[in-house]
Amino acid sequence: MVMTYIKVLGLWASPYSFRVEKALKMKGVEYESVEIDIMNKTQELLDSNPVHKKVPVLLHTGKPIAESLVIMEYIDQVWKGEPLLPSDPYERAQARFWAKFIDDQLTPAARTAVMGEGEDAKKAREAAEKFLKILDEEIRGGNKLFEGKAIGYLDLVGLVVTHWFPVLQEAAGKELVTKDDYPAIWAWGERLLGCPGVKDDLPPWDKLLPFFQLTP
Ligand SMILES: N[C@@H](CCC(=O)N[C@@H](CS)C(=O)NCC(=O)O)C(=O)O
Repeated sequence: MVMTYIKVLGLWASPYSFRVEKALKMKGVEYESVEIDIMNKTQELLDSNPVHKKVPVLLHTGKPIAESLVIMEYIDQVWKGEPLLPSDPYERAQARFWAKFIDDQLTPAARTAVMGEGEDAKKAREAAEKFLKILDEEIRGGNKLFEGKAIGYLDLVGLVVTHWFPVLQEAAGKELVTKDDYPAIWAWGERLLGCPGVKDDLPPWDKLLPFFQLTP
């Protein structure tokens, strides 16, 4: 039996899987993509990510790496070609800072704000609005990490906000990220869509919408 050299256990609708697969494509790495049904997880997923039991997982010659931010850094270190993170240490730290902010603070709050109910959703909305404002002001302030000229690590993370959030809010019938309230975030999203290969690779809105209507 030939062991696949590079494999991604992922889910087509996941922003976390998307960023990892896109990072591999940007590096020109060939890999096998294994679609996981997260309602019926395979033993391979449970064995390779026993702590979180989530996708994506990258298997490199059988060795598993979990958590999309960690995987992207690994990809950037292992495969040369177009860098994902800036080479300057300070800019690199800033990219990590904003990626963490988006994943650890903004995304959970936004998800509960649109998909949750009652008091939890109300509190989460207040938090999400505060975080969105912080991000919008940072972009508006001219931080060049958000220029979106050549897509990198932070841009791949940002797609959860600019592409997935609008679908989620449409699925839930609740507005959160609007062009009027957060014009700089919106404009960042438009710049990202203009980067080569992004628009064509992203899971389209008309496929994501029914998925999130069924799978909150
Ligand atoms: N922090 C993780 C988040 C991954 C994640 O939330 N994956 C979801 C799919 S979008 C999942 O596997 N959910 C299954 C579950 O929670 O049981 C990462 O960055 O990789």
